[in-house]
Amino acid sequence: MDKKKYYITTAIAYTSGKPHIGNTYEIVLADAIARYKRQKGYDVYFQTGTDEHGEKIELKAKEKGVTPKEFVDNVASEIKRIWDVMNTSYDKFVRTTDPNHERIVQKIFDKMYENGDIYKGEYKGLYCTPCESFWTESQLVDGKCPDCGREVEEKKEEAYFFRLSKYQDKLVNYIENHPDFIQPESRKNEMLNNFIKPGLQDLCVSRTSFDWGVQVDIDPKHVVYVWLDALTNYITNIGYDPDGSSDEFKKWWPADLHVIGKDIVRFHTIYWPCFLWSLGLELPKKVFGHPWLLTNNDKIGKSRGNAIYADDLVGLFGVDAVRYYVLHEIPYANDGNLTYELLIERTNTDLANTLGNLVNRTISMANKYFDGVVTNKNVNENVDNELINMINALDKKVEDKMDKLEIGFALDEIFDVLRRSNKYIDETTPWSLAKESDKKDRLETVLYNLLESIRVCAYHLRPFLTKTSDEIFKQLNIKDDSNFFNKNNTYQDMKPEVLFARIDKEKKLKEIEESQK
Ligand code: ME8
Repeated sequence: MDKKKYYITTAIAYTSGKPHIGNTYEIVLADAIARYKRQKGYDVYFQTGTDEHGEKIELKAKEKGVTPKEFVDNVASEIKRIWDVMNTSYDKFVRTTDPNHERIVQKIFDKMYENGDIYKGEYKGLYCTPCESFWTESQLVDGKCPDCGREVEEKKEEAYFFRLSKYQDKLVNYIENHPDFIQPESRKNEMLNNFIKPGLQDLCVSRTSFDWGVQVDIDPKHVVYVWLDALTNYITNIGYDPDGSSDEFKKWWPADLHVIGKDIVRFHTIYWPCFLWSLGLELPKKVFGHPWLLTNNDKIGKSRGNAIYADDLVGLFGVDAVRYYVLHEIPYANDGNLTYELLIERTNTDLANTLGNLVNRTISMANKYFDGVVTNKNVNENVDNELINMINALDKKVEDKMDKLEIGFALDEIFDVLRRSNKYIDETTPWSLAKESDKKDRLETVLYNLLESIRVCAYHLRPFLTKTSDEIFKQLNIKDDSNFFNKNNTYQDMKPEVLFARIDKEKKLKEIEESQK
């Protein structure tokens, strides 16, 4: 039977500068979902990349005295490097300066013009340059840009417009009849009530005030509005062509999930569906507007001087500690907070104590009491059942959480089993069993149950903590990759090594302070 396909994307990051840990969170989140789906047997296509056009980038390049292309080449390779440092398994890294993408964007524009959805007019409005957005008076907050809080200026230009208004009723209908389309639900309500129902105005989709963009074919002094250029990355790079799309496109589209941040849900659930309808295409199945990661409970921003970068964190704590922290700390609908103190505490309690110690103690006891060869002697007591039942219930529990995109809660389920396993050691006290010669088989059964628990948890951890999971399998020296308790394994030649060293908080904080001087 053919595997079921799963096409997942992240937002494409602006190449305006090095991405901070907040932007990086998104690729790790999408990576965890992509890896999970692969583990579940799906044929996964995972796309990420960079959004490289726009006035802001043109200005930044000028400031630096380089061409826009030189500027974006540099930043795009930095972004890709960080995605790789985070051990993310994307299948394709796309760039909006890719010639094929640019050509198809032009064709898309032409097609929309030909079918009457794009028309020429004049734009008068209030413009925020950093956000590259026009706003209406009523959208402003205290007279300033509602997104970034900066000053807006009045602007007037000849422009092309997309007939967004035409699709208003269709969009309301669609969103109301597809309750899963926008996740979490709070965002769906926000879109409907604050943006769509009050009325959709036609959208300005071309600019003449700068050059760094995709030129409009039929009117070369215009460049295509960055959001039309950016959103279409999800189809151009898998072979969409208004003159006839590739088989690849037919296989992957519609996307199963767009993973994006809460600030750009508006673009993905209002503009994007209408663009797709105009092209006669299906809508993505789901758009997940994840919450934000804050540092010291504040929005991350370079200008605020509180930007923390993923590669620095990985240097300090290792990739899986960082992945674990961001995935766990932003459960689903609420913003998460990152501080060095919290990261150290979380690493120590969950990774060093709960996970690392369990693996280390169990393998060490197996080596000490049984020369490293452990099989299931089936000398069971009641206390075993609770643990084994928990191990066998884990697959379903993780699946339930992952289906709801509650990645942090899926991790909690795994750690509940690890915590239960530590408690099982306290209850069964292997060190006292070891003193009684007639309890040898009982002791071996206890260690066997623990090894199986660790193995099954390592299996489930793989999408989230890939390297750690591989390392645990290596230490257990076991091939069995099943996700349930197996009664018939043999554990031998195991080597315990420290998975996560306990971090001395004061020392680490000093080290961080020094490195920032
Ligand atoms: O918005 N925590 O690019 P971008 C979590 N180019 N996520 C965050 C975040 C934070 N503190 N800050 C930003 C763009 N993000 C467009 C996208 S898609 C067709 C075009 C998220 O580089 C943000 O919400 O500003 C977005 O999903 C992603 O990082 C890239 O942001």
